[in-house]
Amino acid sequence: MTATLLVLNGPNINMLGTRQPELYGHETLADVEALCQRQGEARGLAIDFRQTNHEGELIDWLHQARGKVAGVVLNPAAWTHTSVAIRDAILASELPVIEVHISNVHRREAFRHHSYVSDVAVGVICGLGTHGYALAIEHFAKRMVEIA
Ligand code: CA2
Repeated sequence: MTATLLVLNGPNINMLGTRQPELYGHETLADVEALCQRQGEARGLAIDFRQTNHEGELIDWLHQARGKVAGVVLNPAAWTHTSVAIRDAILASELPVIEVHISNVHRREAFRHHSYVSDVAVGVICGLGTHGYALAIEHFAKRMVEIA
């Protein structure tokens, strides 16, 4: 059976490609989804790609994914820096999570330097643009081969 990875995106990421290209590039959210689907196909993984502007919805998706997907690629966007609830939902899901940020949050405002997610994640990729999503999917594929 084909394993599934959940790719979850937090608030305002639906606006990708409309402004701040110096931070986030020119790609739209649809482009990022296409990139993830291509990477999933190349690695033999099904990709379930989603974005929400509602914190509770992201939490529900993490709960529902428990025991159903092989891993989660998560760009929590601004909730990275604010949400104990998302951190708790990651722990409740008992799923391996890779935190991805398009921009290098450590080169930005001090409030973006802290993440409630990083220390409960398998790893963090930031500052590599949307390629970070492809790298996270690649890592999960490699890890699954290693533990199979
Ligand atoms: O670099 C990232 O991927 C972030 O998660 C993006 C978040 C930001 O709050 C994090 O600190 C870092 C913001 C996403 C908003 O994206 C927009 C893109 C274009 C136009 C407006 C918003």
